[in-house]
Order: sequence, then structure tokens, then C-alpha cells
Amino acid sequence: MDLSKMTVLVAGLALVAFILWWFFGKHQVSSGEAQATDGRQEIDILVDGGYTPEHVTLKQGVPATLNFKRTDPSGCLDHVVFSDFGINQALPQDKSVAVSVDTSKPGDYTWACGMDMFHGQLTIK
Ligand SMILES: [Cu+2]
Repeated sequence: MDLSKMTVLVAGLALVAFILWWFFGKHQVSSGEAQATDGRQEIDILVDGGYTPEHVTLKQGVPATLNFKRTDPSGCLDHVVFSDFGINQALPQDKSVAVSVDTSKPGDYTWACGMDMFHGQLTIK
């Protein structure tokens, strides 16, 4: 077998391995629980190529603040939208922006960037 065939074979195997990993591998989702103090709860969410944490758990009935901080310069992430709560908040770069969320109803909610490309999940329980 000559070198060029070998290269094609190795590249092909690498591609197959990547596809298997992509579809069947465990994609770790970062999650965080808001810290409750004095009848309030809040959590910091970093916006940089997505959201960290991407899954946030809040306690039902405790007023909640999500502090979004966008360090990503791309305009894609410059708004955060909670369609269930009627929130469409601008996120200026490198500033922490507090978003208050109604925690009266338990359930799973999602948030997204302004173009609905990046997503995060909120669990209220
Ligand atoms: Cu976007």
C-alpha cells in the first residue's frame, strides 16, 4: 500500500470515529444550581460561544436573578431571549446584566440567543 492510500484510509477512519463520537458520545452539559440567600437566589452565567452553565436549576417561589455576562464579541449572542417569560434582554459585552425570572410555576424552560441558535435550559422545581 502506498502512502497516499494509507493517508486516505487513516483520514477515513478518523472521520468515522469522529462521527461515532458526535452522535453517540456523551456530551457533557454544564449545569448549575442558583445559590439562595435571604429569600433570593442568583447565579452567574457566562456567555462565550454558548452558555456556562447551560442548564440552571432554580427553586420554585424564590425570586431569581440570572446574571448574564457576555465576553464573546460575536453579535450572535448579544441578546438573550426567554420566550416563556416575554424577556428579550440586550447583553452588552463584558458587563454583567441581571435578568429576573418568575419562579412561581415549576417546569422546564429554555432560553436562546436572539437568533435562536444557542440555547440554555432552566428548570424550576
Ligand atoms: Cu445567535
